[in-house]
This record gives sequence, C-alpha cells and structure tokens, in this order.
Amino acid sequence: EPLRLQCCRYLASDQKPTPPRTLITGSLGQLGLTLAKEMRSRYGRERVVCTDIRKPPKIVLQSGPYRYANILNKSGLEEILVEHRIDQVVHFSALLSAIGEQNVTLALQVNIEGFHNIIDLCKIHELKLFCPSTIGAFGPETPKNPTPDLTLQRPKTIYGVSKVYMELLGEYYHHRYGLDFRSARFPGIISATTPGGGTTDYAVQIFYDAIESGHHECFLEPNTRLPMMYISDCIQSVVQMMECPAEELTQRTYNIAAFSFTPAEIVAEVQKYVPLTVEYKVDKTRQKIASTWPEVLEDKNARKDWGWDPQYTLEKMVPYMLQKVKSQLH
Ligand code: AKB
Repeated sequence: EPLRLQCCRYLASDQKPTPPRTLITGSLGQLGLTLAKEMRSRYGRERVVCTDIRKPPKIVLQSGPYRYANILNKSGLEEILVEHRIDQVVHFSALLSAIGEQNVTLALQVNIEGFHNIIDLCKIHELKLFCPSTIGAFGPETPKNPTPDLTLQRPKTIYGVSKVYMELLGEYYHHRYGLDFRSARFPGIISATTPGGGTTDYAVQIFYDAIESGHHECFLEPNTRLPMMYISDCIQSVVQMMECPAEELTQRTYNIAAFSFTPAEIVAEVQKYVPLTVEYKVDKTRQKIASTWPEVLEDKNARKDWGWDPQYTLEKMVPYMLQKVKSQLH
C-alpha cells in the first residue's frame, strides 16, 4: 500500500530546498529498507545511502547506494559520510531488548560506543541526526497508562539503559553544540520484515505462524498489554520528524503511539481471517521485560508539534499484514 505523502512540510515548502542526502545505519534490520524506499521516492534514489555490516541481497544493491559500514569503525563511517556528502543520518543500528540481555558487552559496544561515534561525527560535520528510542526506555516505576514524555525512566534492560543514555546525550549535544538531534520513542513495530531479538517480536511471528501452520506459541502471557505500531506509520514518523522545521520542535525526544494490545487480543483479531490456535509458553526473561514497560504511550506533544497522526489501528493492520506475509511466503 502506498505510504501517505501528507504532512509533507518539506515538499510543501515554497522554497523547495535541495533534498537532503541521508545515510541509514543498520539498514538491513526491520526498518531500514522500507525507510530507504520512502526517502528515495521523495528525495531521489542516489540521495539515500543504506549501510550495514552484512552482504546485502542483490535487490538491495539494485535499489540504490549501499555501503559496508561498521558503526564501531569511526573513520570508516566518516569516510562514507564525507564521500557521499551526507546531510542527515538515521541511526538504526542497535541490539534490541531480549538479545541485549544475552550479550551485555556487545550491547554496550553497539548501542553506546556506536552511538558515540555517530553523534560525534554528526557534530563535526554538522549533520541532522535521528535515532529512535523505545518504550524500553521506561521501567517499572514509570506510569504505565498513559506514559507521558517526561517521566521516571529507570529501565531494567541494557537496551533501555543505552536508549535513555542516547536520549540524554542527544539532548545534551543539542543544548551544548546546537546539534539537530531528533528522537521518537517507538513501540513494538509490526512489519512483514522480521525483527530480531525484541520482546515485542511475537506480534510479527504470529502472522507467519497463522499463514504457515495455523499455530502460534506465544512467549508472553495472554494479558500483557504493550504499545505497538504498523510499519507504515513508523516510517511516516521518521520522515515527518526529520522534515519538521526546527523551530516547531519544543523538545527533542517524543513519544509516539498508535495502538496497544495484548496477545489474546491480537489472536482474536487474526482469528477473524484465518484459523489459528495458540499455546502460551511463557519465556521468563521476555515476560519480565514486558512487565516493566508501558501499556499506552501519551503522544499529544508529537501530535501538536509536528503533526503526528497514525493511520493504522489493530483492526486495519491485521488484514494488511496477513496479505503481506502470504505474498512473502508464496
Ligand atoms: C524490543 O522489543 O526490544 C523492541 C522495542 C519495543 O524497542 N521492539
């Protein structure tokens, strides 16, 4: 389905400035290629450079510039930023919540050292920087429903700790050096591209199981309510936030919300379209993580400041996802 082109302050502007040149790190993860596709359609194919540490599938090489970039190699990154005359960076590389708990040292390297390299290069070369934060940046003491933008943040995962640090360092660089840092706190993102190592991953897996076997083993308890979002809205949020004139932002880190559901609720929704049985085989680590996260994010500031307006509800998303996963598998 086409991504919406509304709220496009960038294109709507009378002056029509030269489109920005964007570099995306971790582009072979859950979100990168979809964002690249959207940005390329808006700014031009050559103006979006995808990077990652893996050999990309052929289709990725055919769709636009791709470069190997290890975020732990600062000079390698700098070379790419300079060679491609990059104006803005979308920094997606990160180890997610569940996998981070399995390898804290690697999570510190990727999520903190990697971010140090990125933010410093953005400062040196005066680049705009977007780095997503997460519902995982909150903890058990945080008000769960709704969770405001400014509140207690005492996360209990290394992922959450690194994302709180990322938010604070980004805001500090903005305040201290004028870096144009922007961040949105993402809920669990649901897409046909599979995520890896997250606590919300069941909400993607359930669609593959529904199509492939009609049976899903859920690693969270049936009543665990978490904020979620369809990928089209997530991509829209990055584009909108990056295009928003700086003077309209009243803060640098925003909650964004679409809908929240429990495993039992998404199972019931999927069952409206295809037969599906479910067995709850709870994974203690991921359940413990989920229990410390918000149920519903409050996003009124994002709506007011930069026009955040998600289009997908759970009910609207489920048939789209079933269709997409089906076409991916067959
Ligand atoms: C995770 O589950 O770790 C991520 C997230 C909510 O940030 N999907």
